[in-house]
Order: sequence, then structure tokens, then C-alpha cells
Amino acid sequence: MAAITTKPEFAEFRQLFSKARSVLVLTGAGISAESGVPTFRGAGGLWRQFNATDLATPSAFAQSPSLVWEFYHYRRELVRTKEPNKAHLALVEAEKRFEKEGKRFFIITQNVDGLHRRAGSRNLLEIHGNLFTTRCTSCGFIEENNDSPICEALRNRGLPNENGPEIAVTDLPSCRQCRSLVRPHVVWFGETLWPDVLEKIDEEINRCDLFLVVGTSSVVYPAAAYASIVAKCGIPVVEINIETTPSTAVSAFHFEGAAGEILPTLLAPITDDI
Ligand code: BV8
Ligand code: ZN
Repeated sequence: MAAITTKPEFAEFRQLFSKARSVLVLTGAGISAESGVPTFRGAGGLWRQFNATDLATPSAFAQSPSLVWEFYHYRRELVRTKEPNKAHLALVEAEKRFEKEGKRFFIITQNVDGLHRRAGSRNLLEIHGNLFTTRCTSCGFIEENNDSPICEALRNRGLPNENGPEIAVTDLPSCRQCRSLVRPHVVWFGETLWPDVLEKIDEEINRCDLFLVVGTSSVVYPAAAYASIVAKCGIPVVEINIETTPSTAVSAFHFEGAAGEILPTLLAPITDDI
């Protein structure tokens, strides 16, 4: 059992968890860190000389679709080699138990790596999209695409330490329906989240009675605001992170440590410890 079981707030959390009827979990890049997926703002957040936030924008894609596709191809190929970790799996177990007990357990993830889905989470909303879905820049056709590589021109490209020649747009991933250039179906910085996603987020925020914030630096909006929105409604917020963040101030409890260590203990079935 992780050392947190000796902390007084552990027993208080377990009381809350045993009474909760509708748990909502917000996850960020930190929950995938123990799977070996670099976080956005940690040491791994750089690719070549760019920050991820420089490349995850419509203007970067307009300026060089070749460079942005190399970045996303690199991330697709990297994530493909990784597995969900104990934190992802603890959430899947909890969701299954809650379902059996007629209670709700829902995950809102900012991550686009698809690891929650691969772990088996079903009550899941990928609010920023997914690396393995494309959208046509011309006809809007959206499809899941797990091809490796996603197109021949990107084979062996995207390595973080080498710049190759610009790939012609006509050789970049194209739409199955109209042959135009496709983009990753993710929400870039400066783009609004999709209306149906925003609606679903509101619905889940309004129905939860316990809110867990796991592995997010809480700086990217609108997700960064959810903890304070929930706390203002008098719902307990519990943060799991290796550092404090802007969400810590509105959290009833902040469990410091790695999600893969802490979540399995926090979310373990309620037995005689209550
Ligand atoms: C929007 C998809 C309307 C792409 C991503 C209000 C105020 C200020 C700025 C704004 C605002 N409203 C809008 C903005 C602009 C912008 C924004 O928030 N900018 C930030 C940088 C200030 N937001 C937007 O543009 C959003 N759109 O609001 O539309 C609008 C538009 C324009 C202007 C006004 C309004 C769209 C945001 C979505 C961007 N797309 N992803 C892709 O991935 O390629 S976001 C991207 O960042 C990832 O999805 C990532 O998940 C997400 C958030 O980062 P984190 O997940 O928190 O990751 P990070 O690395 O930062 O932190 C990791 C954490 O884990 C750390 O705390 C670390 O301590 C912890 N950790 C590490 N290891 C572990 C761990 N914890 C536990 N265990 C471990 N083992
Ligand atoms: Zn098309």
C-alpha cells in the first residue's frame, strides 16, 4: 500500500469515495507519464527545437503542414509502443465496480494518446480529440486511422533529432473521400472545443458529487477552470499530482505522488477500511 494510507486525509477521502454516487475524473498528460509518454510541459515536452504548444496550432499547420504532420506522426508512432499504466487500469476497475453498483464513474481526458480507451475505459470523453483520428481540411470527413505510417512519405520521418526535406502537401495524409489534405482531429491552441463536447462536459460537471484531478498542470483552458467551477458548487475536489498546481488551492485534498502509485490505493474497493 502506498504511504498515503498513513495520511489522515486518506481516511477522509475514502469516506467521501464510499458515499460518492457520481465520480468525475479529469486527467492530463501526467497520467500517461508512467507509460513513457512525454508530458507537455515537462522535460519531454520539446520536439526538435519546438514546444508542443508551438506546433499544436492552426497557424503552424497552415505555415508548414509537413512539419506539423512529422510532429504528429512521431507522437502516433511513439504512443503505439506504449501501454496503459496502473493509473489507467485503476480507473477502469473503478468504473466497472461503479457500474455494477448502479453508480456513475466518468473520465474527461485532455490527452490525445488514446491510452484510457486502450486500457478499457468506456465512460470517457477525449475533450481534445485523439492522435488516431483525422479530419479532412476540405470536406470535413472524420475517420479513425491507425495506419503506421499514416502515409508513405512519413515513413522514418519525424525523428526529434533530424530535420528532413519538406514533404509536398500532395504526399501528406489525404482524405479517402475527396483526396484533400487531412489534419489530426484534435483541438489546437486557439481553437474552441467542439460544441457537443462542451455540452457533455457541462452535463458531467453538473451531475458529479466527487471530482478527481489527475496529472494536469491546470494551465490549459477551459479544462483548467473545471476544478474551481466544481469546488464553487460545493463539490469536493481531490488532486493527484507530483507537484502543486492552480487546482491545488480549490482541492479538499492534494495527494502528492505518481498517479500509478496513488490511484490504485485511493480507488481500491471499499472494504473494512471504512
Ligand atoms: C479555447 C490537443 C476558446 C493537441 C491540447 C483563458 C485564459 C488563458 C488562455 C486561454 C483562455 N482560454 C483559451 C486560452 C488559450 C489556450 C490556453 O489555455 N493556453 C494556455 C497555454 C494558457 N486554450 C485554448 O486555446 C483552448 N481553446 O479555449 O477556445 C478560446 C480560443 C482562443 C482564445 C480564447 C478562447 C484549446 C486548448 C486545447 C489545446 N490542445 N491538446 C495536441 O495534444 O497535440 S492541450 C494539451 O495540453 C494536451 O492535451 C495536454 O493534455 C494539455 C494540458 O496539459 P497537461 O495535460 O496538464 O500536461 P502538462 O504537461 O502541462 O502537465 C502534466 C502534469 O502532470 C504536471 O502537473 C505534472 O506535475 C504532472 N505529472 C507528471 N508526471 C506525473 C504527474 N502527475 C501524476 N503522476 C505522474 N506520474
Ligand atoms: Zn475530404
